[in-house]
Amino acid sequence: PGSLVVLDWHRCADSKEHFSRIQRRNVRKRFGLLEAPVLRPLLAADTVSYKIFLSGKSGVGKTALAARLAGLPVPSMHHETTGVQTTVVFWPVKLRENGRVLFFRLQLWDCGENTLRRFDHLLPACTEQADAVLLLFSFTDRTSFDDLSSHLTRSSSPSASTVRLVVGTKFDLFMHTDVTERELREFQQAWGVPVFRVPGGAGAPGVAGLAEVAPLLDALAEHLWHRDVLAAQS
Ligand SMILES: Nc1nc2c(ncn2[C@@H]2O[C@H](COP(=O)(O)OP(=O)(O)OP(=O)(O)O)[C@@H](O)[C@H]2O)c(=O)[nH]1
Ligand SMILES: [Mg+2]
Repeated sequence: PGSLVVLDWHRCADSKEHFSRIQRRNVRKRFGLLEAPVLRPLLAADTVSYKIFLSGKSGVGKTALAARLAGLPVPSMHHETTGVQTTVVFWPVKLRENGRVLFFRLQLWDCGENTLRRFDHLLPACTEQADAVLLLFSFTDRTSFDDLSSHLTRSSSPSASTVRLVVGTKFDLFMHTDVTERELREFQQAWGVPVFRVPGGAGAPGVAGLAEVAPLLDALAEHLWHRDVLAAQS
C-alpha cells in the first residue's frame, strides 16, 4: 500500500469538480443512507461501498472521529453512544494506475462500547462483513492502548482479509500523553498494523476541513483498494 491512490488529490486542480459533489462552500454535504452525490454524466465515476467498524474503549473518541470524517460538528462532551450509529462518508479517490476516479462510500459503524458489552448480539452485527476496522486508542488513556491487542483479536475473527488500522486520538493533548513514540513503533512492528493519528484534535471546536481528514481517508481507501486488487488477482 502507498502507491495505488493519488494522495492529497483534493489539492489538485483536476479534483475540483468531484470534491464539489461532497461539499458546498467548504461545508460538507450530509448523506443519508440512501443518498449519494449527484454527478454530471461527463463526470461519471463508479462508487465502491465499504462497511467500516469503529472499535475502542468508551470515551476514546469513536463518535468524535465519525463526525470529524463526515465533516460534521464534533460534540465537545462525551455522551456515551447508546446502540449503533451509522454515518455515511463519500470520498473521491483518483487511481494512479489509470487516472480513474472512484467514489468511496464508507459506512462508519459506531457502537458505544458499554452498549456493546451489555448486548452480545451487537459485536457480531458490527463486525459481520466489515471491510475494515478502525481500532482507536487515546494518547491520554494508557488502558485504551493496552486494550488494543484484545480489540485486535476480537476483530480478527470475521475474516482475515479485513483491513485494520489503528488510530490514536487526543494527540493534541500531547502534554498528557501516556503512550510513547517508541511503544507505538514496537506495537506497529509486532502486529503489522499501521498506526495513524486522529485528524486535528477531534475535541477542537469547529468542523474538519478536507486537509485534516484526507490522510486518514486516503490511507483507508488505499488499503481497501489494495485488498480488493489482491482478491481480484487470486
Ligand atoms: N482534545 C481531543 N478530544 C477528543 C478527541 N477525540 C475525542 N475527544 C473528546 O473525547 C470525548 C469522548 O469522545 P466520544 O467520541 O464521545 O467517545 P466514544 O469513543 O464514542 O465513547 P462511547 O460512545 O462511550 O463508546 C468527547 O468529549 C470528545 O470531544 C481528540 O482527538 N482530541
Ligand atoms: Mg460514542
